[in-house]
Amino acid sequence: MPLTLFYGVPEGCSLGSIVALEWSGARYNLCRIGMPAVVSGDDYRRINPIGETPTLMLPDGSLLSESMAILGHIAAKTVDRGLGFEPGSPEDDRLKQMLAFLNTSFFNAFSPLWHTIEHDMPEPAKAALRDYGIAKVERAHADLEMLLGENEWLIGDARSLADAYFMGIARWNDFHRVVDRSRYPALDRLYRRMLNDPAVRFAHAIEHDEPATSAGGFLGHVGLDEVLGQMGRAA
Ligand SMILES: N[C@@H](CCC(=O)N[C@@H](CS)C(=O)NCC(=O)O)C(=O)O
Repeated sequence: MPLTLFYGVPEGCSLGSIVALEWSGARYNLCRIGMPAVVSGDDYRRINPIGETPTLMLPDGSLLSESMAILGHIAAKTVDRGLGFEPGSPEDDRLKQMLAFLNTSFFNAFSPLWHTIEHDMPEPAKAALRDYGIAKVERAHADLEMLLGENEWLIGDARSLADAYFMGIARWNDFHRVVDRSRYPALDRLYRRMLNDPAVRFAHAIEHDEPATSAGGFLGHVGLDEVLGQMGRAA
């Protein structure tokens, strides 16, 4: 059985996992999950009990959630392709360190801004929360710019799964219109370079329900009902 990735729209951080699957060469299906309605519904909670995307269904039918675990799994399966590294090697340490920064500091910087959009609240509270979010996003961009330094990629001298995951989050800045990315030249260069990556183009097209050209591993979409039906028959 091929892998199945449950990805969230619109604007899901799962974009990084789609890019990672494209780069991995694995055969995989995609299952599109609307947020917030479908992702928080009882059906999807059979896939992911906490109602979040992404989730990856493995060939044996087991379910793996959390971007860090999914990207770690893809890395472990693709050491021969240079996406993953020997556990405990300096490259593996750098990848884990950068992914951890992105999954905590960079991701969470946007949380106050999402909250102002997704929840009703009095205008003064909304403005205060937005100011707080803007400060956090500015700080996260400045930190990432400093970590990038003169480098072209987030780790090492070639693209990595950290760059893939970065893209799913960095584009939130365009949605919330927070920072002028050109003030962070290294980060801006990375973002623009990644926008032209065929796997990122593919993932954006998938999210927008447009014709999408895969590197070859994408087998097609499956419906949530279909997956749940197969799980029921297998039980
Ligand atoms: N810690 C999780 C966070 C996943 C997460 O927050 N996913 C969001 C989309 S980026 C989601 O599914 N939100 C549910 C909703 O919007 O209702 C991970 O890193 O995978």
